[in-house]
Amino acid sequence: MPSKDEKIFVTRPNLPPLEEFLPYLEKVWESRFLTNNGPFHRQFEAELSRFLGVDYLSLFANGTLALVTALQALRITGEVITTPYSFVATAHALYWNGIRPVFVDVEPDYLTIDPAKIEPAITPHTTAILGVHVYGNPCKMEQIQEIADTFGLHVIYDAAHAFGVTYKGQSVLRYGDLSILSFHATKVFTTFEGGAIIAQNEKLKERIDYLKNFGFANEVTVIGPGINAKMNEFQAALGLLQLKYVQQYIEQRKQISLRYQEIFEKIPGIRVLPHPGEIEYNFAYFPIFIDEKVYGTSRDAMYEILKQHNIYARRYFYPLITHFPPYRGYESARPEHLPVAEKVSREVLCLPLYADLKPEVVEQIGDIFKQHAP
Ligand code: T4K
Repeated sequence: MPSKDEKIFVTRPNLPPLEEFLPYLEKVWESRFLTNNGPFHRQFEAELSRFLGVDYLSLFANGTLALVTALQALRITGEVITTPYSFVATAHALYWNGIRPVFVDVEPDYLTIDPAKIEPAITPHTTAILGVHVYGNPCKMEQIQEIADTFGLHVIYDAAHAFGVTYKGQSVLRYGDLSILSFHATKVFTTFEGGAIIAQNEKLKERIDYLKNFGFANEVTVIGPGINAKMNEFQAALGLLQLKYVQQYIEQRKQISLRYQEIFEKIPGIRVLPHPGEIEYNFAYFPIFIDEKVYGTSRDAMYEILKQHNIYARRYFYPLITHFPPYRGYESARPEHLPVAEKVSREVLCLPLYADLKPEVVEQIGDIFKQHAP
């Protein structure tokens, strides 16, 4: 049992031993290279690409700037078809680019954008599909690509949750035109803040690298209205060290997830997401879905009950993006068009999950839910 005053949050970042990081800091102090494609940045970019099994990766200051820049890199305009069931940054990246989001519902099993809903939403203004591998569940990438090819659309994946996830033995980051990652403190792999864009060709990576550095191609040439979205040397150095440990973090997360699964599968009225064998997961989140009519207690009541035990679960993703003021006025944001997303966002609760979460806390959480079971 956690001590009476110990707060258990939905996540807790994993960090390497501090003494292992100090030599990296000494090097930064010696070299005085703090940012702008310094030595650690170059090394991290190469090693991370190898680790993830991708060829054209550009590091970023955070995932949101990566997404904003990805849309710029592909010169996306007009309308983009996307999901309401994500962190609000997904839609904000469109907004910051002056793009109109067109929301379509998610499919019920994995909660990623429903391919069957995409085609009817295409108009002459549609230029791209922006899917989210929510909780690390890959979108239906083959079906989405087929639609995109038929209608001449770009495909961008918000893979903020999908670090290291593979589908049929290959990184999910190899699908679509571009994917973005987040290395925020709350993610499986963290560099404090951080992110990346993964492209499928060298030319596009080059454009992305210019755009994240104000558009500079060289000292005197600016190729377009770039931004400052560069990862710094501190983040890159930490990333290098984190690569040594991330596989172990994922394995620990897996063990915790398996135990949660065992507990919650047996509780009537609570659903956990399926994990098909063709996907190698990163166990980024452990969402459960509470059907109040069967379970007898509402999701919000359980959220409060857990808090009384100092357990701070989170309702990712509630409210839906389409309920927030910048987006709720769109026709596509109306709840009647998004029945699956509306339902799951009322039912979802993400339980604490991080590599060193104590097994007794997992049992305690399970016991709290069993006590309220029908
Ligand atoms: N696309 C998707 C699909 C995303 O989920 C996100 C980010 C993005 C794009 C954008 O990527 P970034 O620009 O962030 O790289 C968090 C994160 O801030 C956000 O990165 C993440 N998604 C989102 C799902 O969750 P909050 O507001 O829930 O975070 P916060 O500060 O409440 O943290 C949750 C808990 O984690 C805290 O209660 C305690 C613990 N925590 C948090 C931090 C920051 C720590 O123990 N240490 C920490 O340093 O948004």
